Amino acid sequence: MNENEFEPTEALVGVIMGSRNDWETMKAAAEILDQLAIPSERLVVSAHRTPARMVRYATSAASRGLKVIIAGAGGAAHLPGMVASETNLPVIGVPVQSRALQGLDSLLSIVQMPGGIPVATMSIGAAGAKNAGIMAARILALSDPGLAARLAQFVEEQTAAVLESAEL
Ligand code: RP5
Repeated sequence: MNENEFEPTEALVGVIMGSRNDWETMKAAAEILDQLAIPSERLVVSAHRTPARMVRYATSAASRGLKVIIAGAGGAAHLPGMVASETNLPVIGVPVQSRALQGLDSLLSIVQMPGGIPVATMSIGAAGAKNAGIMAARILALSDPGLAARLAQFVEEQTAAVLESAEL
């Protein structure tokens, strides 16, 4: 791969994951971003299998135009932390459920960062991925009134849907 591997982008959020097999989980983040009309890109970037690509992605992310990175990984889930060490953008980590330890390994690998390099760690699995999308939206909404309105409407609709089915 060459130095132009990652071009300038219209995407505001980068959704990256350690393996194509993580997409089943990470698509929950991408779906929320789509729903809120937030442009995003989705890529496999592996801390262990493509470490040089990971560094190129992280170090070019801000200058390419990205504002937030959502990084999902399972097992020895070093991707979010390593990306956070190579960029000053906010990084949201999603622990993907692993086969051997059901994602507890992923969670602990992501959440136990040394002081100085933060990763905003979500819960394990699809709920965490969904919340990562919403967290990215909340960050972006701080400087985007249109998005803030869409986000408020999303929450209102979610509340209404629960109230509609509240009586059993
Ligand atoms: C991690 O290892 C990935 O994030 C994935 O969750 C896990 C297993 O990867 P595969 O062997 O399924 O590609 O790097």
